[in-house]
Amino acid sequence: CSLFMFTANGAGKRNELKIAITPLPAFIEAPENNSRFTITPKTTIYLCDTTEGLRKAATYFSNWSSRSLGTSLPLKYSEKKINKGIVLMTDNNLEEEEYILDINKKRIHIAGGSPRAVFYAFQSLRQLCPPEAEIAEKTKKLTVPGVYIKDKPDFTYRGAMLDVCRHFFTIEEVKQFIDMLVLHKINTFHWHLSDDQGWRIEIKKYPLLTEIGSQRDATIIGHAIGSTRYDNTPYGGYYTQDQIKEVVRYADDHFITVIPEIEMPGHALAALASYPYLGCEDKDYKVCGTWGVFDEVYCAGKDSTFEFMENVLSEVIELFPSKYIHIGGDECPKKAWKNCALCQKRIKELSLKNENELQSYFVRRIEKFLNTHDRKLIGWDEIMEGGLSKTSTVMSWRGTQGGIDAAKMGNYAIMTPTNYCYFDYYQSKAKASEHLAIGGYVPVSQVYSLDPYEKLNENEKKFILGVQCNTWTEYIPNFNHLQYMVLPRMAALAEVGWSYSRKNYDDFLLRLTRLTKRYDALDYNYAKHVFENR
Ligand code: TNX
Repeated sequence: CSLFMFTANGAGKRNELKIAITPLPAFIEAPENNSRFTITPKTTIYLCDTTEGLRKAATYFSNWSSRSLGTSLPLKYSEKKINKGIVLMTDNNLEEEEYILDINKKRIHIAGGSPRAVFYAFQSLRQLCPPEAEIAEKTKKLTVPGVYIKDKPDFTYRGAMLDVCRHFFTIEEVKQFIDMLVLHKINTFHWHLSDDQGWRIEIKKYPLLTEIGSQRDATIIGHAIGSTRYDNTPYGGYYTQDQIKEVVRYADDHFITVIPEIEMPGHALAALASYPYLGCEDKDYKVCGTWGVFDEVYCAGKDSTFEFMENVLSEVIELFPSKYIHIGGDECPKKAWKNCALCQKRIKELSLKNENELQSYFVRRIEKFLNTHDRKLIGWDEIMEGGLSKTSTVMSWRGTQGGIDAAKMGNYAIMTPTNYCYFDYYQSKAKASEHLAIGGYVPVSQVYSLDPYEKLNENEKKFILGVQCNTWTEYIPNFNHLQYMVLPRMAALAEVGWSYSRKNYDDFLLRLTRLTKRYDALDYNYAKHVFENR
């Protein structure tokens, strides 16, 4: 049969055939003969091997399709080449996240460089199914167009951070957040678990962290447009270790890595309120009920601070299998250290020049600990101040300069600059009709325009692992509002991470129209006017 190829500009045609996948695949070819494959409750998924990973990927799709088919698809192992049903295989010739999705009227063939890649093929297959397929038991069969897709991401790190400290989200909501990442082929969930306004993870050795540190006195209420009011009822919440394990398992079932963040040495008030000895001053600390940057930070002069940190991180490491652990490192005022005899003593003893170098010492000491446990350290770009260790990875948030500098020094970096990646910022200029936000202006088009490689030469580019969006939740009190802030900007970020080399905003907008039908079917709340009538 004769084939024609879709280029990035062929979206109109694709929409006709309902081939509109976001993020945009690397290569799509569809036969002119309009062939189709129909998935019914009887369609078998054939697995070429019995590995756990492949079973996981297949189980995902089997369960997903049961939403519309009413029953999950049967799975069968078969070493023989089969020419019917949905046939899965892993192929060493493909890269780890690379897959082939080949559909004709007889069968669907999926090959992946790993089970993870097979899972991404299923995400593309999912997007070839009609959006209504997301709704429980509405259709009894799923018809998908014949197509050949060969696809892989441009960046290996595609992340989304959620701040559960400023506002708390239940594990059910966290799982729903993970579902949103899955749809967009984002592979890393960065979980911001401690901050001034709340400590959210149970640490068995330090029960007061959650007993005291997870609750604050003042909570913002009435997030109706334009209003911020405080009442004085306690606000808080935390995750037990069992709940954390449940989320990590859920993420793993969806091929998502969870990177936990335990903030240090700044943003420490919830911990200091629980264990005041961790601070420089002997005083009563309070879990914060307002937003900002606070002078009360962990004391860098006491060994007991490090002992605490190492004990906390030991439990964290047990819960999170990710190779990276995020230690925060941002916005640590140095006033307390300047006035602290123990911090000054440490500076003298180690012949450090100033408090920035003391922070660098703090971070390196923690890094050593993580490394002895076979983990790597990530921190916000302030970890560069006072000297960056050779082996740590930088998350560049204050613009891209931190990431650029890191890459030039041969450190890995992840780009997450405020003016492209902050989903707590306004996404529309019509502020009066928006939920009250922290400020800023990051419309979908701005997210899409991020160039993580800007100002870097070929060699330096190798150190940019990828991109991440950050959703800080000072002004995001509930999950519905969170979805509104995140969608559809997450689709734009995902496309920067997956389809960087073939980005085309107009083409993206055409596909977004179809993706938002899926959001509708999934009952996701998203910002509509930000791309309609643009
Ligand atoms: C800066 S980004 C912060 C957060 C705030 C955010 C608000 C970063 C590493 N620190 O503590 O929530 O701004 O946009």
